[in-house]
Amino acid sequence: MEDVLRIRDLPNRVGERVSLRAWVARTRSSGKIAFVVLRDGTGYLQCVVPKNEVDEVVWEGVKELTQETSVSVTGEVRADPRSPGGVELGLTGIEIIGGSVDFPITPKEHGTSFLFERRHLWLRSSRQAAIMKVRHEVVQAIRDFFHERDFYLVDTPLLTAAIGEEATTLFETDYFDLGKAYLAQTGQLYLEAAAAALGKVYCFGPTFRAEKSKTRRHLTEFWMVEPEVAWYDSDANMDLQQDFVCYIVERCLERRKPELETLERDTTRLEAVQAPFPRISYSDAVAKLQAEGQNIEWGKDLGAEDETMIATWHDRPVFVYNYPKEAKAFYMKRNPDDPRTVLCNDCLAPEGYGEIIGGSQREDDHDILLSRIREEGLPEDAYGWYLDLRKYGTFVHSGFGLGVERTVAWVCGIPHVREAIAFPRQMHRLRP
Ligand code: NSS
Repeated sequence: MEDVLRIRDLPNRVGERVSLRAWVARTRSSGKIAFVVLRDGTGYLQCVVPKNEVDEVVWEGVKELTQETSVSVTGEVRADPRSPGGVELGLTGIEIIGGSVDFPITPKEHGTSFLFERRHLWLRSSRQAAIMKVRHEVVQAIRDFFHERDFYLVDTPLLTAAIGEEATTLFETDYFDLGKAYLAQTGQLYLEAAAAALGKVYCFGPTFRAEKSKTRRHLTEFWMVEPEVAWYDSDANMDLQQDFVCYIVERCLERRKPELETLERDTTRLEAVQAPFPRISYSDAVAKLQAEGQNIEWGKDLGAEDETMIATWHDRPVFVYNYPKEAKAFYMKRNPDDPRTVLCNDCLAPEGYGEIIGGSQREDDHDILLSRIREEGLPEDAYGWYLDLRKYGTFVHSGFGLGVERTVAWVCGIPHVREAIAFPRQMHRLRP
């Protein structure tokens, strides 16, 4: 069976008579000639309708068209260098498939909440579709990167019994006779088990955090990719992150130029994303921030403002490494050279996009890990299996998590992560 014809295919059909189905983006008419711009998700197509060259029913039909009506059109494909795809359609026939009365999203300005309440329709706009295509590219680049480097994909559970990151942002639900289950905040702990089995692994899926904040960087449901590598230390972990981020950005520059253009992205900023990325220790960063007048004390996690300031020191992503252990999760390896800190890093994107990656070398000493679990007041019985990994052939290992929406927002140059996913979930947003 021949596949459905799409607008993208038309440059190969110049001179042919074709039929295709699409939606009406806009129309304009001078009384003698009408123009109908169609869209189908693969592109935009201008149809030309001269009144005295088409049947009267066709002319009358075209005059009635409204935004987002679905139609089937017939006509001749003609080369037209001024058109977006290099072709236009000399329209000779039209059939209306589904009418569209008063489509709510018009070319005029709309408020943000108006648009998000109509997200299911807003996705059809050229900007939103461009963001979705960049997201698709980022996701495909992620899969390709790990596949090309012989990582195994391991799918980790979304219903879990143990806290993965922090107790304050857990979504919980009743789980039959077994008490509470939590929606996964990370797949990491399971992935560590898989790394001992398979060496180089990654998981990629949605994760959940009951974030009560309404920042530009937080969703309650977001996608995270997490690799975990046996025998990598923290330095090797940063090398991998650097290659990974460069790969994603390069891929988008290579394959998504038209979409980045639609988004009016300054791509010179993305072209600067080249290895090596600068690396600065947490302690040095804090000293430098203090010297620049930031109100930050050693021991506290960096705030969004601190991250933005650090990012302005460089034209490419930057690693901040070895944070105080109080500021980070229980599973990170104690730094042998300074036990107040752990072997970890954040990767901060330029242009104020903040942290896109959090990673660390994992605590591989059974007794130290157990004491950290106790210090944090975590339920020991839920971590028995995790401690087993340190009891049966413990191993140096490291990994990280990259947030897809933050990465997409940065690549696209859009201010807020909520536009970087089709149907965002936030504290005050569950519909559509
Ligand atoms: O909490 S992280 O810093 N780290 C982890 O979850 C580790 N378990 C990853 C690992 O080592 N395997 O989150 C990682 C990234 C972070 O840098 C952000 O890019 C993203 O996940 N992230 C978020 N994106 C959107 N919304 C929210 N709420 C959010 N939280 C983290």
